[in-house]
Amino acid sequence: MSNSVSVANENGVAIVTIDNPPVNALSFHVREPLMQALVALRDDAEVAAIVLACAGRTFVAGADITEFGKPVQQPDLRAVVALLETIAKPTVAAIHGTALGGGLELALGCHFRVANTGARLGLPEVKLGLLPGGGGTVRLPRLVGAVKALRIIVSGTPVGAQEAHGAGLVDAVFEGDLTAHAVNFAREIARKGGPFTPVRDRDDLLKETDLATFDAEVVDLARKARGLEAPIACAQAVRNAVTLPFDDALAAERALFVTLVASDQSRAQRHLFFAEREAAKLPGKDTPKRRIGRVGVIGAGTMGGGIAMAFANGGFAVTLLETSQEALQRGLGMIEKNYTVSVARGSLSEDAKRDRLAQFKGSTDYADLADCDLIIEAVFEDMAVKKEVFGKLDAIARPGVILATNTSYLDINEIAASVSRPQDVLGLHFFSPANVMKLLEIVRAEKTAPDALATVVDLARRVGKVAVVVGVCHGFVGNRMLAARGSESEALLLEGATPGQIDKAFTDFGWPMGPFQMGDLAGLDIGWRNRKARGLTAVISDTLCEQGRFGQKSGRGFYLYEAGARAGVPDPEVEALIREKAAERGIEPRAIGADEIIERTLYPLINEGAKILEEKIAARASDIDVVWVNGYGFPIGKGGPMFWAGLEGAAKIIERLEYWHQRTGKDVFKPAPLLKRMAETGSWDGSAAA
Ligand code: T1G
Repeated sequence: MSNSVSVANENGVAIVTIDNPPVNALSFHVREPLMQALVALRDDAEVAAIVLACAGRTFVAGADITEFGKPVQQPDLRAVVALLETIAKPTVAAIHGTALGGGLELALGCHFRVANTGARLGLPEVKLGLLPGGGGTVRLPRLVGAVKALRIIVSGTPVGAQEAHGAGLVDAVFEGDLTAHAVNFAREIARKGGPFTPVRDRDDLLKETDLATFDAEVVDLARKARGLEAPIACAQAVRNAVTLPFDDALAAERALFVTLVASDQSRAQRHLFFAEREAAKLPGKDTPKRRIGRVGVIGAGTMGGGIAMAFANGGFAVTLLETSQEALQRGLGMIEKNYTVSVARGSLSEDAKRDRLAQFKGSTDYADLADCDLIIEAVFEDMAVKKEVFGKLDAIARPGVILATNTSYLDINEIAASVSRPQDVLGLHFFSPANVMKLLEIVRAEKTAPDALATVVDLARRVGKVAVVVGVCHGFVGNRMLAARGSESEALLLEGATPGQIDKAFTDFGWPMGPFQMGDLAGLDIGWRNRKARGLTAVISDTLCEQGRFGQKSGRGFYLYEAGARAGVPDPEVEALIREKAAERGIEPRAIGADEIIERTLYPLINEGAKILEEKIAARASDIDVVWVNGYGFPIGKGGPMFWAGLEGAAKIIERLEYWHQRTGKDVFKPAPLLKRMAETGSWDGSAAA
């Protein structure tokens, strides 16, 4: 046998064990020996049943994603599953950890599946811009019904063992020694005798499918797909399982898979899968980490409360500090209200809510932070206020405690220089709402110690955040590029584009919302305050704020919000204001198309990303993609701004930037040298063409 597949025999029950760390991906060096083992066991009269299990922390987590885009080495997954279904003796998949993608499809080739209580089973291919390409779209509906299969496949969200058992995907759930239970299960099944029907021949559930209900669900999914092709293909493949003979449906699945795997969208989403994992890697193997028990959060406002919840949700004890009892109670009240909403929505149990609230201690006395191992301040965005807070922390925190600031813009090197322990200071820039948004920009200051950095990168993973390590500059990576993206927004308004046209160009591109919808949602006063602090102006936004039009929270911003409405409607007063300000500047309005809107917003975004790479504020172009997809909703089907630059063509971007630079003289359009090198080499790291 090979190192990746071994076979044991327990009194006539064969145990085939896959061992391909870290997640037992179905690489070619697994598939080949697996196929050989199954053929031998199929023909071995001494073997009454076969158990398929995995070593390590999980059952097969899928096909080997690194093999995509390369020539397929036979046997492929479909051939292994087809072989499994030629075996007349009972076959049992023993699932622990996660059976995902090709892993679940392999298990569907078995007659039976058993799982331990903590196991999760899913088909997440849609998150890679794919569909299950190993028969999952044709076999899963035969076990759980077409509508349930549609939801599992299009959401890509795994289901737990108990839910899988209830749905008919799993035949038994065990505590304790899964392999032993699986062997006993297989032996008992063999004793009772067959025949054992392979999944491909089970059509009863399919006959119950109400296609009208199914199709209605697909219409809703298509609306949410926002231009992504994979969810639609998944739905089509599941529908084929209902309407076509098995082999025809399988062939149709393959055709859809081959198209998707070569698509830009899937390449973009696979890029993001690896980019997120790469972003969490620091130079220097296995840097020691500091122990983090209790976390202190200073400021119980929107950000502080959200940050405190993020850590409580991750199982940490939290001390929340405010300047007064009234402010503290308001903050704790908001946290309790948020958990109550989650319970009402069914995403949190009452017990879990109680346990999380028990994690909190409130105080107005800095001395109560003395037992914290990490302290994060989320106070008013003002350097003097931040320095005052850090001065107090310097006085009370134990040596080795990590002192973090949640600032969005301010110079963390200056904050670090104000305390006696700059090596313990760094930035933890959360995105609002901090208990929901995945992105965490971890800001490495000049003197931040490597172990402090390694500690918070590991901590980010433990609280379910996607961490990107960035350097110190105004706005770090995300907000600095956001400023570049937004620098022309008002110019476009004054030249004739309406807020609705600009926002539509963005949503047609795939963004969840456009810049004016986002400004109204976040509150226009935030940008207004930042501009005033830096002596900058934006005539339309400033005027709206002076009129008290802060956006959704005041019922009026760029749009009008009827009482409580989330979606705004165009406001003739705003459009009149824009025309008035344009006229004052002698600007003759003209029709502006979506292409120009994208060129003048997203090309400067990419250009600023190139400058950030040149300045080493971000270590990798893919880190910038991770920031923008997880912090700002950049469409995953385009892979992030820097990946999309490759699809769009750096030469075209440069040509258009130079056009607008020549026409406006604005620096934001002056192509960065690295963007020009990207056009020559095809890659952001300046190496040979990718
Ligand atoms: N292929 C190759 N490498 C993989 C991999 C995979 N499927 N899954 C994980 N890795 C690597 C990952 O890059 C990292 O590498 C290491 O394993 C640990 O991963 C035909 C077409 C299983 C829940 O989409 O969701 O099957 O950074 O850090 O947090 O229909 O990995 O250490 O060098 O994520 O414990 C479908 C993807 C594939 C599941 C574990 N399957 N993986 O999470 O560890 S397509 C998936 C995950 C498919 C078939 C189709 C997670 C995990 P490195 P990790 P984790």
